[in-house]
Amino acid sequence: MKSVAEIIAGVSKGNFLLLAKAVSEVENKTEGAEIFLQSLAPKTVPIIGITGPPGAGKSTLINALIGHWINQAKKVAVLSVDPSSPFHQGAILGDRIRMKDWYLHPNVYIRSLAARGHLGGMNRAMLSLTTLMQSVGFDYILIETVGVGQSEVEVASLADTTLVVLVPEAGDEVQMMKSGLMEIANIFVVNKCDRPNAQTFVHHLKQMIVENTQADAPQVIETIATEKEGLLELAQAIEAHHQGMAIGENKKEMLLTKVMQLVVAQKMNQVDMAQVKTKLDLACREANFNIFKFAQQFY
Ligand SMILES: Nc1nc2c(ncn2[C@@H]2O[C@H](COP(=O)(O)OP(=O)(O)OP(=O)(O)O)[C@@H](O)[C@H]2O)c(=O)[nH]1
Ligand SMILES: [Mg+2]
Repeated sequence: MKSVAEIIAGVSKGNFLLLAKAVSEVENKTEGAEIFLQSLAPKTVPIIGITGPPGAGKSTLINALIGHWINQAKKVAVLSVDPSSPFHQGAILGDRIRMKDWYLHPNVYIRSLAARGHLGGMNRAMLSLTTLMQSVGFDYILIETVGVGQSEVEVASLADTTLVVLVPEAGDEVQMMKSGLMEIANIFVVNKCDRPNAQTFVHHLKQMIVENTQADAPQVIETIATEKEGLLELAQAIEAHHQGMAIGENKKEMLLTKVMQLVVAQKMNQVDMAQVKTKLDLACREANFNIFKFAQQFY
């Protein structure tokens, strides 16, 4: 693998070739990837997770946020998770169109990752890749995931700030919030506020927040991503949240979660699943099969 210094030199000139290679090697866990990861010296760079239902305008918002930060001469990395379900075919193509302003910009690196190849290891890969981005000169790291499953909750455990993007007239989304989005949102973005009934939705959302959260109630920001309206407020809310985070206990909690994820992933690697299965096939037929006794041989 290339050295971190070489990658940094490339990124500073807007040449992402070595970075892209490193990303692939980390994703594929090639030999040397672990040692490479251990050689990283990440800076305190905000990791911002953006999740929400399909078509809510996540990519359009990211496109606008990138513009906001590029105007401040910042470097931005975007990692978008492709759920690889038939339902979302074309999501990546859509992203390419939505973020077209930035695909060739020397201060912007955009990479799509297939969730399918990771089988529950998405978090491990994301943790590696975000740490890589934090180490090679980016000022903001954005992760886009479509909120249709476990992935958004997983990503929230990695992001310093999690944005949940909703749209007005979204009865379903209110249901979704009941099933977990409320807990992970640091900032709610109500996008497509050019739609009728936007104010009613915002009002309902705020009411739900008051009813469901105690301390640290998430902010609600109204945007029209296509018009770049509300973007300044959103960027300020992200900044404010990240600053609060830097000194808070939450940060330590989050690091603990990440360390435990790494430990669990490492321990899992040490167990040969095929062997467990073979032994289990035999053992489970025994009349006195006890799962605790059985599992112990693999501890
Ligand atoms: N009217 C209106 N349309 C918007 C707004 N923001 C985004 N859109 C449109 O909504 C559609 C979906 O936007 P995307 O940014 O691709 O949404 P997404 O959440 O990234 O979608 P997936 O990645 O497929 O889940 C596009 O046609 C956008 O132009 C907005 O504020 N108002
Ligand atoms: Mg998108």
